Amino acid sequence: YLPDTGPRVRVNQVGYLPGGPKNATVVTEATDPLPWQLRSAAGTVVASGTSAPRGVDAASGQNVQTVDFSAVKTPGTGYTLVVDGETSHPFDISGAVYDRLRADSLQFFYAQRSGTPIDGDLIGAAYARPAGHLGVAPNQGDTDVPCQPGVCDYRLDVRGGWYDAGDHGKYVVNGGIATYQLLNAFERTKTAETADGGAALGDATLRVPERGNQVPDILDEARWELEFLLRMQVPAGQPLAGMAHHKIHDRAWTGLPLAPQDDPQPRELHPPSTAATLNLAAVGAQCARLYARYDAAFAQRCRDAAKTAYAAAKAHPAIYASVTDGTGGGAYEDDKVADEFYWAAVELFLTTGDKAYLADLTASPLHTADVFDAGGAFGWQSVAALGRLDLATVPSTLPATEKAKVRASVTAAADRYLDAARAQAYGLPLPGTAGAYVWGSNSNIVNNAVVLGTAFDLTRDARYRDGAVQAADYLLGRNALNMSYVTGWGEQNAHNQHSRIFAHQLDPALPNPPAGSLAGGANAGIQDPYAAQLLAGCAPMFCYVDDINSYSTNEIAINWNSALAWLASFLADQGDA
Ligand code: 9MR
Repeated sequence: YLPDTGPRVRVNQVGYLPGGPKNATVVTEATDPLPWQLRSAAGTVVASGTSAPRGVDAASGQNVQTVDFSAVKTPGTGYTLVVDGETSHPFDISGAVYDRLRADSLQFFYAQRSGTPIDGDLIGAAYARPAGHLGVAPNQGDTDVPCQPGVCDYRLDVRGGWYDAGDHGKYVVNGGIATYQLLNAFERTKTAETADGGAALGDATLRVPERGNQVPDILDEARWELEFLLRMQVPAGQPLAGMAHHKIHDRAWTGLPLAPQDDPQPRELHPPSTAATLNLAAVGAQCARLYARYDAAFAQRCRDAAKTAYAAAKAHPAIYASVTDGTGGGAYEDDKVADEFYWAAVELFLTTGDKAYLADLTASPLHTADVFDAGGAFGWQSVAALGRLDLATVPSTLPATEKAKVRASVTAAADRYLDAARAQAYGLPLPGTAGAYVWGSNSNIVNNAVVLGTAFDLTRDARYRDGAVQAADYLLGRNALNMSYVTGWGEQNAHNQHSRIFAHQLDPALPNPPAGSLAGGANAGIQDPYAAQLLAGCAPMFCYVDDINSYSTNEIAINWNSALAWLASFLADQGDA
């Protein structure tokens, strides 16, 4: 199966920043350099040159050449690139390319909210729906949820939060990284001199019910999840008090489509885990420092919960979520929690300045380890990098020599991601091997771009910013499939992602995912039956299909959109570069 991939000239179908890198990839039989022309919307040739042969690209199996037209800096709309008799999709050169993506990618979270009606006046009538999982029939939760048999004998009100992805589950570890990335995108605007997004991430920048409440909307959105995460903590007086339940979801898997308010399945709390508890500690600590000036009482609740969680995790350091606990919801298994311990200690140190947390983080073997995986990326299961990035950027009493080492580790990782990007004919910061194209590969690419963006914030070295731009180019169309993985962005974009809510492909009365929703991306493991039969034998970058059935290549997820939101916010700030 080889899909029609349109014109053989692959560009960022949305656009390029005037001062940024401008690269394209051409699929061709030719092995000698080819002439290229950049044309204005009116058809005038505004620049020309010759392409660079790259041979056969490992990730796609295609013979390709690359075009670099970075020298063109004149803003305009409707440019096309013509090479080898083929005309690319049109694109802009504009400093505003990423401005709306910053808001769209964050708007996704409102559409994923659980336990509240979704207001069509805010995000479009097609997205309006009643509150889900508030115990109104046929729903059975989430206001009074029992544990799985034998796990506990209390019930918890765990309403709210975001639905994780295309399912109706709510998972503390994935909520943790997603919340971290939203909070970090906000905190960056306060700490990075290279950010000019303070206003762009302020109040009334998102279409959320809380707009106009004098609190930056991104914090309002993150709080929706934080309140849920706090509810997942085991109450005082109970066994394992202070720990966090790993997850809450349906007893059995449900089919598609299924609106949240129509889900009849019993909801169940799964056992507490050390990983979930440390996620609560880490984001609780972030919450405590970032909300203090907006809501002191909430910040204090977060601080208390974070400290309690951290102590509970130390008392129960090896309670692991099992890979076999995957009925009715994802497993989110994790039996290595040294990284969660490190991340939580960092966040608590940054918030409290307490020497005990500093001692814990410096004693961690991960403190001096390379926490940035050159072959993959950080993610929900591998979170030491989250702590490292914050230790490098958030003002603290960390001794200067230590801080220099921490920062050097970030730029060293960024250097490796630049090497990886240079080796790719499609320019993305990911190695070309099948092993790099895993479930949610798009989030790995974006997370590596987050490291690049942070390295730019730390150094102002434009090479790092350019690497981050190239990751966005890949997402928005410069790839083997010639498609944008962000709904509503680019000529040819993913819009049939796996979702029980936005299941337009199955029921035309339902909407597609909202603009700004990121698809999981190419997954060489093709781990769902639909992709497995359709894509068997695929080259890594081709292991993707924009079909609602393919949950292992084409799901929406909060941890992917949080990465996109961070990157879009960073890039929007570079518009004048
Ligand atoms: O993102 C998760 C990925 O890293 C795992 O390989 C995969 C299989 O365990 O699960 C992914 O997470 C899914 C979760 O288990 C259930 N909700 C949807 C998530 C995104 O596909």
